[in-house]
Amino acid sequence: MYISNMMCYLYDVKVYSGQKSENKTGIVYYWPLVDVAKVSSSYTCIEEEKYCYRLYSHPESWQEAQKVCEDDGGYLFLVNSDKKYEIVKLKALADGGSGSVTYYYVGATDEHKEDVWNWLDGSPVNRSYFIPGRPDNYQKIQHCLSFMTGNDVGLDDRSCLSPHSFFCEISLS
Ligand SMILES: [Ca+2]
Repeated sequence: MYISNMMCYLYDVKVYSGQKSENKTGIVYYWPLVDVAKVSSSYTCIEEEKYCYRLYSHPESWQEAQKVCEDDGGYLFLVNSDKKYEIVKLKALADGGSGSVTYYYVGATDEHKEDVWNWLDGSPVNRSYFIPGRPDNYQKIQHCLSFMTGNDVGLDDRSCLSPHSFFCEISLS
């Protein structure tokens, strides 16, 4: 199992109330649900959809970025709906500008199985969100997901060690 420093559980482990999880890959990652009153004001919350998000503009490796999100009570952002795709797109374009190539880590990896891309909650990554020609596993070392801006805008697979800005998400109770 790749995600050795994250809290991972086999799918048949009991999921306790107050936590959220899915089991589609056989391995799930789950996290506490947070009261909106306890979420840092640096996050934007969409209460009716039970999550908050923010951009961190200091570059980190994928795993370090995930740790930063965990310290906030969350995890790297899941681009698991068209609405969330638009959110990350608007924020990334406003941050990096449409002309320059900039990457932002989000919460998916194919480290457990090459070219099987699932979000941290086990749900599959919508392949139509990738930029053309990706994921390509360039040099066979690209196992972490980013949102890319530049000539193309969308998801791109990156080396997990490249330092990039990132988006965090917190699940609301
Ligand atoms: Ca890969």
